[in-house]
Amino acid sequence: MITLYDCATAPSPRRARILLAEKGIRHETVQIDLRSGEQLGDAYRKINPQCTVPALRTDDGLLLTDNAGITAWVEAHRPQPPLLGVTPRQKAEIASWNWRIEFEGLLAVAEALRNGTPAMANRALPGPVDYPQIPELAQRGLARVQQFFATLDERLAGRDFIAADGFSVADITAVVTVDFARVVKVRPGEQHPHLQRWRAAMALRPSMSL
Ligand SMILES: N[C@@H](CCC(=O)N[C@@H](CS)C(=O)NCC(=O)O)C(=O)O
Repeated sequence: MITLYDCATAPSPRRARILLAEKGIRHETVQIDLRSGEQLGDAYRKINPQCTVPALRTDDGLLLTDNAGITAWVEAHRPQPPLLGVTPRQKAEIASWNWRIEFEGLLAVAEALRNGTPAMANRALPGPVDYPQIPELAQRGLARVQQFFATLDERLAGRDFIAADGFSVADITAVVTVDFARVVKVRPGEQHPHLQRWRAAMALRPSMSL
C-alpha cells in the first residue's frame, strides 16, 4: 500500500494529495500534526529526517521526501494522464512554470508568513534547524506575493491552463499557492480577472476540494 504522510492544513502536502487524486492512485494517509511539532519528534524524524511533509512511501518501500521526488515517481508509475507534458516543448514549459510558481509564489507566501507570525518565532524555515525570523523578509515576501499574482494574471490572459495548453502540475502548484496566500491576506481581486476565471474553472475538478 502507498502511504502519504500528510498534514490537512499545510500547502505542500496538498500538492501531493491533488496529484494522487488526479492520477487516481489509491493510498492511505497518515496525518502529521505540524502545529504540535510532531514533524520534529523522533518517530517522524526516523521516517523523514528533513522533518517536512509531504513524504510518500511507495508500495515497494521507497521513501520519497519531497514534492519533486513524489511528482517524478507518480508520473513514471502512472503515466496517464500525463501531468508533466509529453513533447519536449511541453515538458520544458511545464517544468519552467512549475519552478516559477514555486519560487516566486509559494516560497514568497512562506517567506511572508514564517517571518511575520509570532507563533513561528525561530521557525522561519521548515526543517530540522531553527532559524530566527527577519521581519523585513515578511514585508518583502508580501510584496513578492502581490507581484506574483500580477504575473499569474498576465500569464492566464487568453489561456485556460498555466502551461502547454492542458492541465498539468503547474496548475496544481498554482492553485495551492493562490489559496495558501490567504494566510497573508492576499486574494485574487477584480484586478486579476484572468486569475479569477482560471481559479473558478479549476474548482470544477474534484481534486481541488482536497
Ligand atoms: N520541499 C518540500 C517542502 C515541504 C515543506 O516545506 N513542508 C512544510 C509544510 S507546507 C513543512 O513540512 N513544515 C514543517 C515545519 O514548518 O516545521 C516539498 O515541497 O515537498
